Amino acid sequence: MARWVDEIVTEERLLHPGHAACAGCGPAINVRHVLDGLAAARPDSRIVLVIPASCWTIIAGVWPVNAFGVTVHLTPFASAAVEAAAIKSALRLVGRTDTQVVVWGGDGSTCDIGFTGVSAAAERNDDVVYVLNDNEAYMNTGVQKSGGTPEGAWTTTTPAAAPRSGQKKEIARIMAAHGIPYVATLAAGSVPMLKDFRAKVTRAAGIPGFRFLHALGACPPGWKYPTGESAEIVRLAVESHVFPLWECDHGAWRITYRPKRPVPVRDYLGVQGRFSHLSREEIDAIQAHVDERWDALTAVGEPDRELPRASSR
Ligand SMILES: Cc1ncc(C[n+]2csc(CCOP(=O)(O)OP(=O)(O)O)c2C)c(N)n1
Ligand SMILES: [Mg+2]
Repeated sequence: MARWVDEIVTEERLLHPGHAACAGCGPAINVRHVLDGLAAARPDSRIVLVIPASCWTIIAGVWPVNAFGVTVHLTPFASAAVEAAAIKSALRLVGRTDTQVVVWGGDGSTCDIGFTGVSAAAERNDDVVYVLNDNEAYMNTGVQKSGGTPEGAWTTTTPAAAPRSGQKKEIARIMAAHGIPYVATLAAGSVPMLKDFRAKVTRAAGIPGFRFLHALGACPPGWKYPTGESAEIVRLAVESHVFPLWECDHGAWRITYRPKRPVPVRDYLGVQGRFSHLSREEIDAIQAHVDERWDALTAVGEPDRELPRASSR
């Protein structure tokens, strides 16, 4: 373990220090590990990063400034996935087969506004790594509710008096249902979770076709907690079964991190101001929904209860 940690601490960082993200930005941790992981898995490759409108169009910077050590291409929401596929095809036509084209798209972009493009690219099995940068709301424009916002959360469009009703869209399972080669969920909440994260990025780098990675990143201003708590909050999301870690590799489902004793969902909700208005009954209802989703997921992920494999390419 120690050697593995040494390696990732000393590696080149493709998100440079001094970028414009908020203090404590969880997605900043995630994007660094996605890019460094893809580069480490294929050292001779180049990376092109495609970013639809989001916090990251600001954080990446305005030319000639670039917060990343890779080429960045900014796009509208709806065209991110298809522009990534087009970049990959164009590079192939000029003989550059070694480029990894990566989308870094927010939850608003991926679950809602750009979803048609994401679904179509998955259906075509376009050769890109699509990473959902999930901070659970439209953060760049001031915390509006998205399809990725969880049940009960405050946002500026779902105020405390009428918080988010209904549940978070299960986008990673929707993407797995497309029959794409690889889908995985990622969280950098602890060293074992980070190891799982990096193993999945490495796996994604080695597979051709449409790969979908769903990375949960905590957002201090949007989720309302102190900036030093981002990793701990994501850890609690995983340990409470709110955000299960799993993968679907060519149709084979696997839970990749199984909490030994799940923490109550109230422990996860209780450290975030966006849930501070919830009553005990509302928290109990959320716990029941989390349990239902975990049971449904593990029914698919347990080897002895595995459903017939989805057809995949
Ligand atoms: C079609 C369209 N509608 C609205 C906007 C305004 N807009 C820019 S960034 C953004 C928020 C995107 O949210 P998300 O995809 O979750 O990324 P985040 O900002 O949270 O990183 C919005 C609504 C836009 N650029 N284009
Ligand atoms: Mg967002």
